[in-house]
Amino acid sequence: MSAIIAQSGKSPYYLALEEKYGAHNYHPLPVVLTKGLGVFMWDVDGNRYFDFLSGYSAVNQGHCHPDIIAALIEQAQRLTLTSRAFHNDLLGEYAQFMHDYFGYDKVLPMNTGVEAVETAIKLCRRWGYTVKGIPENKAIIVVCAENFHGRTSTVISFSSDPSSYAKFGPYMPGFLIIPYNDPQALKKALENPHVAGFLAEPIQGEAGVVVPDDGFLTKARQYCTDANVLFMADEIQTGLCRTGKLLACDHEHVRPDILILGKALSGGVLPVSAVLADDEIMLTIKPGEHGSTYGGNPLACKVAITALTVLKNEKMAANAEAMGKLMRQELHNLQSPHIHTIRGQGLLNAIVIDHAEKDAAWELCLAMKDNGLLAKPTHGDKIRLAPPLTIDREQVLESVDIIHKSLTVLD
Ligand code: IF1
Repeated sequence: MSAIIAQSGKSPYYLALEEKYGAHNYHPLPVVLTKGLGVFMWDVDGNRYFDFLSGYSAVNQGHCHPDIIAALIEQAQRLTLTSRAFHNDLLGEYAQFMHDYFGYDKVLPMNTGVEAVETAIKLCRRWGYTVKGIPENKAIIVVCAENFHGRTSTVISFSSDPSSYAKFGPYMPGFLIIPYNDPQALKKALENPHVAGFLAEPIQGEAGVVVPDDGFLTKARQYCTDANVLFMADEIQTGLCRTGKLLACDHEHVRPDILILGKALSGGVLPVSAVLADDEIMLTIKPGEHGSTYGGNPLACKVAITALTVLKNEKMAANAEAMGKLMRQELHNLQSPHIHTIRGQGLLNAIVIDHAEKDAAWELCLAMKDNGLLAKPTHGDKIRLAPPLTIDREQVLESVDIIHKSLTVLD
């Protein structure tokens, strides 16, 4: 069925251009989108879809949120980039806004999520040498198996997923991989005095929305404090109201030493990321020792202030909590023999498909597409279900109906 749709209408023209002139570094669902608003996107033939990926949690505020677009347009017609060689009238106000919003002394503005992760790694190592007193070039950062923190050569060096690291060596040294959600393994690893930091996702997104046991974050925080090790939370995907709180760490009232943000920091309109830390850590990097052409540009500052304001004013964390609970309950009520597990927090959820066919999750995503809902499998049998945080009760119920109808493709 989906093959027929992919061969009809205007889509084939666009698919052919990408195939011929674009790198083949993705395997997208066969759908060509041209418009987005709120929880919906429309393809080039006018078909409407619920977006259950939200740009991998970059579009928490909904597609083309009017306030964010207005801020983008207004600033784009005024001043977009000064570089950090000069000051401008937005970076200082943005930095103060971030201080007041998240409660850290300072922010280091970057662009993509992985740039923020790389920045956190450099800050952590620098703090390790200049404050903790680790011998030069001996710093170790502990990470978790099945992590996903981005795709630069350093970050894939500590991936446990061959599709991320294979044949991209040689790899950056200085990382130790321990099992996720294993406080005792962490405690043991932190006995090494050369450990400078522990980097983890509060919920592992790409691994298939793996939620750790209650108390894991609390123990990680305590063990890092006891060992004088920086706890670095990668909240690029879990942060900004996605899991039902401002930050996923807030579920356990845990305060990371280094907070890493991205994606929805701009509401999906341009790449904006940030690293937040207190002065003891942040001021270990001196002028001229780190930066980026676009980092902290006025356009990004204006958009990010608006994107964060929208999250708060529209109470998106509370809605994510309520709608996530409703979605998981409704999915459970389907009692589908094809759904092995339903898991998640807030509106970061996933279903694990139980089917003899290895492509079952992909086939289900194709069927959901044909029925008006876009989602994509991760790691084979898991399908992430993460709509924009503006979704309402009726839309959740309609979406679950689509999933229910589509599941028959697996019968
Ligand atoms: C792709 C995955 C998700 C992230 C966390 C850092 C980054 C990401 C927790 C880096 C980015 C994106 C990357 C994108 C697809 C998507 C993804 F499937 F790759 F793993 F969400 F789970 N930390 N995740 O999730 O941020 O540099 O991309 O801005 O690479 O295909 P980025």
